[in-house]
Amino acid sequence: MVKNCGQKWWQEAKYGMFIHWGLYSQIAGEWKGVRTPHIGEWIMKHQNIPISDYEKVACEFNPTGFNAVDWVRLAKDAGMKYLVITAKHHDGFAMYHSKCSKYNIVDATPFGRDPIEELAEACAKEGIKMCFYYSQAQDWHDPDGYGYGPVPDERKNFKRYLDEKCKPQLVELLTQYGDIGLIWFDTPMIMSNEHSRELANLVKNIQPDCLVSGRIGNQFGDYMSTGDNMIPVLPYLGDWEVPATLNDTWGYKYFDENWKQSKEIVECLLKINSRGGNYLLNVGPDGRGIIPQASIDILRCVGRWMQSNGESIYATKVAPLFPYEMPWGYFTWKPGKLFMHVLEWRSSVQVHCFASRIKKAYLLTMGEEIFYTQSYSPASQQHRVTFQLPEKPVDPLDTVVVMEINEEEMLLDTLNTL
Ligand code: FHN
Repeated sequence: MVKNCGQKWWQEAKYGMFIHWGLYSQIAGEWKGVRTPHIGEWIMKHQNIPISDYEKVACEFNPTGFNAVDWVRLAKDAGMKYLVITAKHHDGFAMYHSKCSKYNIVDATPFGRDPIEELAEACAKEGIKMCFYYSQAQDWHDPDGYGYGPVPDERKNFKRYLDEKCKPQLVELLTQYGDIGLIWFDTPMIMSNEHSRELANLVKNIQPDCLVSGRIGNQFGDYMSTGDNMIPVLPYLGDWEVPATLNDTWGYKYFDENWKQSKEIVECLLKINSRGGNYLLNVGPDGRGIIPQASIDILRCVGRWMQSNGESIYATKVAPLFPYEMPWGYFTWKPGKLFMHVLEWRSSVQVHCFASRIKKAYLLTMGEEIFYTQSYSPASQQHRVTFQLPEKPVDPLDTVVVMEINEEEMLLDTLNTL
């Protein structure tokens, strides 16, 4: 179903920061000497940690290295426009001061501070949209939450959990921290149509402009969330978002060093943006409240590129689908401007089937004009443009050539015999 979320800020943002942070970050992927091969935030489930043992982790959780301003500035320097933090993940532990469950970071840990309050304040100052992740169905701590181990799911009173924990916590999140950009619901599991509708209405009744993610279930989301790390192959109409990891976990694992390189991140961003989506990229701070240095380095490197090339990313729309694959890169698109992203450098680039008349072509960062020829072969009924590029790329990550074109909509030939 094609969704239009109706919120310009989200449609123009294109790039956001996901933060998975909780008691699992303190466990850091290893329990009683056994490393989990799975995603870190699932360690309680995958290693069958008894609730009473997991609760004790809270007594050690004292992330004094946490600095809200640093996190928000990192997101901003990275070029990200919104921040989605786990207010409550499947483990049921609230990372904010909840009045309806003592199982929260202020009441249950020596830390005693409310990081969500500090982040909300920093986001408001830095102009970043504050958003919350909330696991609405899975709650491994509430006896009626989906996935609570000691009781089989079919014997639970799921409605009681929804009414007594999930909904009151959502009300808290929507009333304690100012304007919220969106609630990122996840894993709807046994949510009925009615359950999803009720949660969506609850959000909209308190903050009408607050979006709800596609994973609220039953098509009640304002936009479509793809599978984790899954990029649609083709352009996709409507509003959608790809949640993605920087390594192989969401929650911190001290031994996961399988980091994507900055160039790979730029390439993912281009694939997603050119096909019409937003990229929600995750960091997993550790139990001290520190974002891993490798994540910081990658984000800052991409951020430097974003600072000079942001025009080719923000507020772009789904780009027309070229009939040929381009081994050198991607196109992003705004009406009247086509951005050619050359990731694999070469002295000239040929674009087949491009039928719109180009008024001007230039390097985005320097304004230097690029020489090009446009031709049309009546016999094969095909257009072709050839660009002569400078000897070296402006940026080894990706050099952007802007084409100003006449038409609002782009004209492309269909494939034909050359
Ligand atoms: O189970 C969660 C997982 O822990 C993580 O939060 C991801 C992020 O998209 N969502 C679920 C799996 O899809």
